Amino acid sequence: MISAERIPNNVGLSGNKRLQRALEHWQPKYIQWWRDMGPQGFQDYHQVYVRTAVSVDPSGWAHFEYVKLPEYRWGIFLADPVHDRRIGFGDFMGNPVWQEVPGEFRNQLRRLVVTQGDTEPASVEQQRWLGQRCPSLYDLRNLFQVNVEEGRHLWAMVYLLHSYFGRDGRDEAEELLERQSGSRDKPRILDAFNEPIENWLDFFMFTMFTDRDGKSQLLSLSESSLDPLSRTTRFMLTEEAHHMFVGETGIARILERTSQLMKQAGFSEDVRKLGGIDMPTIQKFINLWFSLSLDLHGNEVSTNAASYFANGLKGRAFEERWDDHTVAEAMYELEMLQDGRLERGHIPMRTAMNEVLRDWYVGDCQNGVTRWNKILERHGIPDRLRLPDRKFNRGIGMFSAVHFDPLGRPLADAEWERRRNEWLPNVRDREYLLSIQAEPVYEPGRFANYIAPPQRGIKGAPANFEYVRTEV
Ligand code: BYC
Repeated sequence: MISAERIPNNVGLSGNKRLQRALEHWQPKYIQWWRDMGPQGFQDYHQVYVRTAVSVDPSGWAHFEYVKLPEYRWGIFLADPVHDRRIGFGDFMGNPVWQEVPGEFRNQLRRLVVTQGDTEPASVEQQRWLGQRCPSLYDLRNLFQVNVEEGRHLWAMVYLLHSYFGRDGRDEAEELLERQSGSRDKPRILDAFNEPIENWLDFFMFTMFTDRDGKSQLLSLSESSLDPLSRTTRFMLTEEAHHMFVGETGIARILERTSQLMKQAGFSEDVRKLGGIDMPTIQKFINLWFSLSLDLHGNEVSTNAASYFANGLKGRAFEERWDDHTVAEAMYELEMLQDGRLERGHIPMRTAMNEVLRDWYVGDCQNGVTRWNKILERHGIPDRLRLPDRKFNRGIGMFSAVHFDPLGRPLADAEWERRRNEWLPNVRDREYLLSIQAEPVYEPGRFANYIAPPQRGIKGAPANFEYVRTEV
């Protein structure tokens, strides 16, 4: 029997028999999935100092305690309603927002909710072995914080499926636990979520770049005319911020340590000899995860995106900052690949909505990279990190038809094959990273040699706090 008390919520769960019944079937399967596919080796004997959302006000969602991971209280929260909220864009602009799913948009909305929901458990699956290679207890705790919150984001989407999509929604909720990251038969829906995350450089780049796609997509879904979708995603954004913090500061701490080691080595590039992570390797992982995450924004020209916008299902990030919210006539200028040639072109802006969101995303990523470069500058290191051109290494969209180098220059296939190992992580890079991460660091206050300690700990606790403890 499901206990509504064990599930913190502000959706009236204890009085909602229909939702309780649906969750009664789903929750045991979720827990089984968490045990099978969640953090390996950290299910029964470890207690983790994590925050649990217990309400939507700032004090409520920052409630910290030690918990065993399978006993985490995954909750269901909607951000507070906005009084008299109106549709803010598209063909229905100005009408009251919807509290139920209109029949004509049911399939499209379900597809958006399922796609969003599918990424959440996928990321937990991708990261499930990392605990065995962690650089410190502080990092281990951050990994698990991210994992339990991705689990909660799955709950958020399952809540919508159970509450607003009837029988089909319940079936989709089950399938969210059946697809598996990297599986040949039943892979996750979006490509980046089938890629392995086998070391902590992957993890920090993933939380920096792929979680930031989470941010851009959640920002655009939070504009939705379907009010429960808007309110759910608005609350998810508050958690997403911590995930990007983990990624950005994780890389910042690696850069700090790499800079120290470079100085120690007399400014020689070869910090691998000192057990550090060299700059070319860091750049390759930026190239990989940035390009995979660009793909997550979909095709440059997309009738799906146009129709989501027209129907008010998915807006732009910070829709209120734009002047024109119907975008019926506007055109959008972009670089296009036509008959194998690169040229400037114009397309109706509605069909360019994926590209418009990608523009926002690229700018947000660039700000993060600029902050990383300040660390190198402070240490007097001449190297600089950069985002590759958005045509580089694309698997989705028009640029996936041709190869480009990181500066965006077209390359013949043979040239790409010859040089790709210069730009993307190769087997030797991966073997090296696994070799320096082979021994996990579980001692409070100790950090692996390739990463600097954080400037401060979590929730005012020091860096040497016992963030994960073993139950005797
Ligand atoms: N991989 O017209 P298009 C997060 C498919 S991350 C594979 O461009 P659309 C998180 C597409 O499905 C945020 N397939 O599509 C981060 C379509 O298939 P069909 C997740 C792809 O719909 C870290 C076809 O190509 N949220 O939260 O405009 C940790 C035509 O493409 C991909 C969302 O994604 C791809 N990358 O754009 C945890 C929000 N891209 O119809 C969590 C909801 C496209 O031909 N999703 N295709 O079978 C969406 O808004 C849209 O589905 C997309 C795709 C923007 C992803």
